[in-house]
Amino acid sequence: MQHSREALIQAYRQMKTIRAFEERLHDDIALGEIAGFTHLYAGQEACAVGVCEHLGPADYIISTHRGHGHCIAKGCDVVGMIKEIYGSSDGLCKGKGGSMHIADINKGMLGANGIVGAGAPIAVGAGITAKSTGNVSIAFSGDGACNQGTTFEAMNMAVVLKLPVIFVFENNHYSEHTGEAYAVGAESMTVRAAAFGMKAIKANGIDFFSVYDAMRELIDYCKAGNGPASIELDTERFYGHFEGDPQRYRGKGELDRLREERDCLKVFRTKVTEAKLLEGKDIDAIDEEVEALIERAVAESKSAPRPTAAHVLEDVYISY
Ligand SMILES: Cc1ncc(C[n+]2csc(CCOP(=O)(O)OP(=O)(O)O)c2C)c(N)n1
Ligand SMILES: [Mg+2]
Repeated sequence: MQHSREALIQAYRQMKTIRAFEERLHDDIALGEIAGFTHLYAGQEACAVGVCEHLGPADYIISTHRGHGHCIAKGCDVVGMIKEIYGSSDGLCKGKGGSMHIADINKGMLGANGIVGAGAPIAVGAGITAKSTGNVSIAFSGDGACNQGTTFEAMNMAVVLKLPVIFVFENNHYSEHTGEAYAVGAESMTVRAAAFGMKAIKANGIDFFSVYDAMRELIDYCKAGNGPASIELDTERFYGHFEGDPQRYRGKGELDRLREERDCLKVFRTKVTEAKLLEGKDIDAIDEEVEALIERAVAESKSAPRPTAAHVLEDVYISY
C-alpha cells in the first residue's frame, strides 16, 4: 500500500459518493420522485474507483446499464448526473438520457448503455485512438455480458490489432436473476479471456487496493504495447437487478450477510484505520461532506427546469 493521504481520501470520497448517490436514488425512486428504469451500483464501488483512479480524461471508459458508479469514478459532475436522472434540461445530457444513458465525452466517459454486451466493441473502437495517443480504453462489463457474442468479437479484434484495451468483468454473480455459476460456461470468464490470447487475471472486487494494484499492472502492460488484457473482479450488488426487483432468487439472509461481510466501504475503512493511514474521524468527515453534496444536488434537481418539446430533436445527430 503506497498511497498518499490525499490519494486515500480521494479514493474513499469517490466510493462514498457513489454509495450515497445510489442510496438517495433508492429512496427517491421508492417515493415515485424519479421516472424510468434504474439499476443501482451500490456494493461494487471498489471496482469503478480502483480502475478509474489510474485514468485521466484522455483515457476512455465505456459503461453498462449499471453505470452511475463508472460515471462518478471517471469524474462526471455529480450534480449534473442527479439533474440528468431527475430529467432536468440542466442535466449532464440535458435531461434526455436519464440513468442508463449518461455520457461525458470531455471526461473520456463514452457512455452508459442499456444493451448488454454493447460496450466491448465501442471500447475496441476507442482503443484504436488510445493506441495512437498512448492511452488506454476500458470496457466495463458484467458476468452476464461476458456471454454475449459482441464481447467475444471485441476481445478477438483487440488481440488481433494489439490494442491497449482492458476488459473489466465485474462479476457480481448475477445476470438479472440468473446465477453466474449456472450461466457462465468454462471455468470462469478469466479462462475464456485467456483463450482469446490476452493476459487475464482476477482481483478482489470488494478491496479497493486489490483492484488498484492489479489495474496498475495491466495498464503498464497495455501501454507497453503488449495488446489487450482482462480482469475479473469478484464483487457484490447490494440492491436488486433493477429498482423494484423483489429479489426472490437470493438465498435466505444473503443480502444481510453481504452487507455485513462484503461491503467494500467497510473493508476500506478497516484497512486504512488499522494501518493508521487515516483515522475514523477523517472518514466520518468525508461521509458528512458527501451526504451534504448529494442533499444539495437533489434539492437543486427538484426545482431545475425540464426540457421542452422544442428540444426533442436537438442532439440527435452530432454536427461537425
Ligand atoms: C442484448 C441484451 N440482452 C438482454 C438484455 C436484458 N438485460 C438487461 S441487464 C441484463 C443482465 C446483465 O447482467 P450482467 O452483465 O451480469 O450485469 P449486471 O446487471 O449484473 O450489472 C439483461 C439480461 C439487454 N438489455 N440487452
Ligand atoms: Mg452481473
